[in-house]
This record gives sequence, structure tokens and C-alpha cells, in this order.
Amino acid sequence: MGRDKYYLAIMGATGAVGNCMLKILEERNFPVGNLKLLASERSVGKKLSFKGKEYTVEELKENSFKGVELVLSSAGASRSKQFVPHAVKAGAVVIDNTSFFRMDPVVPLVVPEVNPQDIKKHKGIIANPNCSTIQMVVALAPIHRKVGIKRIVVSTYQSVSGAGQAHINELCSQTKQWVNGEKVEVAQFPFQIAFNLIPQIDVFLDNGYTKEEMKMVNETRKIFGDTSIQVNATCVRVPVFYAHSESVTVETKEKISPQEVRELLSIAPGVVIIDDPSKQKYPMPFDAGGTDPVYVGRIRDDVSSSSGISMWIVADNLRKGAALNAVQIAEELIK
Ligand code: NAP
Ligand code: 12T
Repeated sequence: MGRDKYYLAIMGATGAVGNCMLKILEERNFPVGNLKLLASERSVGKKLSFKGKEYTVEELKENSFKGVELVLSSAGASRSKQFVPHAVKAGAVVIDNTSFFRMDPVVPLVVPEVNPQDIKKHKGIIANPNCSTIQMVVALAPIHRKVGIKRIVVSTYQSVSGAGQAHINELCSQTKQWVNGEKVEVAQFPFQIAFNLIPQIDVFLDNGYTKEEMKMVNETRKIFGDTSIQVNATCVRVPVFYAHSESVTVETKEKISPQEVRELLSIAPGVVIIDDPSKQKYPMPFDAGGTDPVYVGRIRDDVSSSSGISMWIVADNLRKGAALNAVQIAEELIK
């Protein structure tokens, strides 16, 4: 690549991630020439604005990609399976946000702060990792490089926006129904999410873990290029609109102190430390929503281990967890 402006298409432009992509492309002044907004037939004719100009949404079809150079894709894994090969055949490079291609050995899985070197290995498709994986590896990569990570134990507190626009609307309507003493309607999540926690994201697998949890295991290994890292994840949906939080404990090969971790992370790209217990300063999803960094706080020794560190990691799942990471990959690609 390396030109002034690119013909860009967004698959799933009307969704929570697609919407955020439009915002971020605009904010970062990405060199968009032509722009094609694709979604389901339900959205055909809908107008979305980009840089003050209105664009009409078109139906995603196999022949949607003539002349398109770059595709940002977030219309679900089954749409990626069906349509991404057609985009590649038409000559486009696709940055895919769904889980469909992530573990494909010929597809790079990229977080620009961690493994930008993998971008150039692409054969038409670059995968964006899962939101929970992205924020965790941004914070852990500097520690892994310095002392080596043997094992990660993580519990996530994932906001409803991770599941899409309809789920954001459901937390909103259930909250109103509950406080007004009305019947709470459950349609998107398997159970009421307002004033509740659901310890299941995505489907269960035979090993007793969910698919979301195993994404964190396998994607972390692929991004770090290190299959020896052991990961144990528990993924929980919480009644928060934007930003995922994670309680993370790592066991390192060599001992590292909380102060050394703070020093490493204070110069790490994409990371902001908020960590002052004496002033009750730590990251929270309410503050992280709508912002770009991965926030890290509560950095402390693991009192149960001789070489462990515990921390609390928060980031906006629609931004760094999806749209921002994808646009950063696109920026690297056209450099
Ligand atoms: P969403 O708000 O539900 O949006 C889904 C988008 O896909 C909408 O634009 C929708 O179009 C479109 N779509 C659905 N069915 C379609 C079809 N049959 N043909 C064409 N377009 C179709 O969901 P979201 O939160 O934006 O997430 C979208 C996808 O991105 C997810 O499936 C997930 O794989 C991925 N994602 C990735 C991350 C990450 O961690 N990197 C984070 C969140 C999501 P309509 O408006 O016309 O229905
Ligand atoms: N189940 O892209 O529901 O793998 O929060 C992202 C978000 C899968 C993904 C969610 C999910 C993905 C969710």
C-alpha cells in the first residue's frame, strides 16, 4: 500500500463496533477515499454520516467488493466466513474483527503494541483478537518481554456492549423496567443482566470452559508466539455498558517487583497507569468508556506465590478491544 486515499468498506457498519469504527476513522483522520457501508438487508437505505457527509447503507453481498482496497469487518463470524474470501478475491486486504479466522495459521493475529511485525505476513486477511485478549496482552507484553510469563489466571468483568447494540439496549430497558417495578423482559442475554452477573460468555465447550475463555487461552499464545504460556480464564458478563475489566495474576519466570512493573508499564505504548491506593485511585470502567488507553492499577505482589504479580486492567472494549485496534492495524498497513 502507501497511497493518499483508500477505497474502504465496512462490513457491519450499523453495529456497535461498526459505528465505533466510523468515529475512530474520523478522529484519526484515516485517509478514506470512497467509503462503502455494508450491513444486512434490514439496514438497506439507512444513512450514516462520516466527516459531515451522508452515506447510504448497502446490503452485504458477495459482489460488494469491486475496487475496494481495505475492508474492516465486524458483521459476525458467519458473515466473515461467507464474505471475506470474496473481498480477498476482489483484491482487498481484510481486517477481520470476528473470531472466524483468528486461529487460522496463515492469518496473523495482531495487536500493534505487541506483535506489529506479524502484519506483513498477511495473505489478504489480518485478524483482530478478542476484546478481552487485546487489553490483557497490551498490559502483559512488557512484563513477558522482561522476565517471561509462565502462567496467567484471569477473571473478566465484561460489559454488555461486547455483545452488540441489541444487548446495550437490553441492559437499558431492563434497568428501567426493574426500577419501575415492571416485568423485566429477557430477550438477548440468556438471563436478566440488570442487577445480575452471568458467568457465561459464548457457548460451553467439552472441557467445561466457555469458548470466550478458550479464546483468551489460545489467542494469548498466538499473539505472544509462545505456546508454553498457561492461561486460565473465567469470563463474566456484568451490568456495565462500556469497558471490560480484568483481575489478572501472572506467575513470572524471574521475580519482578510491583515497582518494576510500574516502571515498565509507565513507558509501555497504549498503557496508562492509575495506581495510588492511598488516594483511592484505580481504573474503573465508567471512566475508561469512550477513551483509547488500556488502564492498569492495583499492581501488587501475589501474596500466595514467590514470583507472582496481580493487577487490574480496564479498557473500552469497543475501542481498544475492537475498532481502535483494527484501525491501528490499518494505519500500520498503509505506512
Ligand atoms: P452488533 O451491534 O450486533 O452489529 C452487528 C452488525 O453485523 C450490524 O451491522 C448488522 O447489520 C451486521 N449483520 C448482522 N447480520 C448480518 C447479515 N446477515 N448480513 C450482513 N450484515 C449483518 O454487533 P457488534 O458488537 O458490532 O459486533 C459485530 C461483530 O464484531 C461480532 O459478531 C463479533 O464477531 C465482532 N466483535 C469483535 C470484538 C473484538 O473483540 N474484536 C468485539 C466485539 C465484537 P444490521 O444492523 O443490518 O443488522
Ligand atoms: N461472544 O469477537 O459477547 O470473539 O462479548 C466478542 C465479544 C465474542 C469475539 C461478547 C463474544 C467476541 C463477545
